[in-house]
Amino acid sequence: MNRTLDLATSFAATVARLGGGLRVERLGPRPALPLELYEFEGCPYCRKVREALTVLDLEALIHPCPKGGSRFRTLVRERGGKEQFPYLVDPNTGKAMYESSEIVRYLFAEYGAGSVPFLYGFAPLVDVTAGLASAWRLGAGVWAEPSKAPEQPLELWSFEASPFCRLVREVLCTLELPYRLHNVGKGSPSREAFVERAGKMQVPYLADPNTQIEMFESESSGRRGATPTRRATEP
Ligand SMILES: N[C@@H](CCC(=O)N[C@@H](CS)C(=O)NCC(=O)O)C(=O)O
Repeated sequence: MNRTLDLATSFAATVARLGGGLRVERLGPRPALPLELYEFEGCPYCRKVREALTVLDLEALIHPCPKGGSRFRTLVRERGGKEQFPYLVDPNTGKAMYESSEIVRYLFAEYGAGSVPFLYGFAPLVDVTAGLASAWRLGAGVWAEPSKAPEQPLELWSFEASPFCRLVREVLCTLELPYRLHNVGKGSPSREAFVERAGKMQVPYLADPNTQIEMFESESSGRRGATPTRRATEP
């Protein structure tokens, strides 16, 4: 897909979801450890959960499980009994679960104000609009491509509704690259620390601890041969 079409359809996906996953809402207790999510970007049910992570300003270790992939899918089968996504593991409470609606309810109960806001909780609306969002991207972020496994997970600063961030998450997913997802939706208390690190408020921002490369710009992050900056190592 060319860049203009990529951006237009990624934006259409955000519009289809009525802007879900843009802004932080009322927060509850903060988890000590990041959550772990097994998912794939083109899956509408997984989007519901990623939106909740943004709204609740939660960090997660993302294990991409695209169709045809082998890096993390077997873990889900071994642990939960079947290959179905999303699959959430919360090391803070020992809970592990399938079913997007149940996961969303759990997240708002545990780390939000308790009840699930309409945009994320009214199942018929959420399922149809999340399905449309995936449809707009024409199968991007669904199928695995061959890749080299990194030694350490990458890090991505992002929020679900950003059409630019989606393009990067799709590539991370397709290549089965695990990453720590730092959500910095509008109103996020995590934005201050991010700006201190990156120098300005702009996402996506990708950091690769394997190469010390850090970069803004979705087009560069998703491409081989990009022009990133190398993070100065501590003396
Ligand atoms: N009711 C489930 C449906 C989940 C579901 O059907 N997920 C699909 C992906 S969109 C899946 O896991 N397919 C199996 C596969 O990809 O191998 C939920 O809401 O989480």
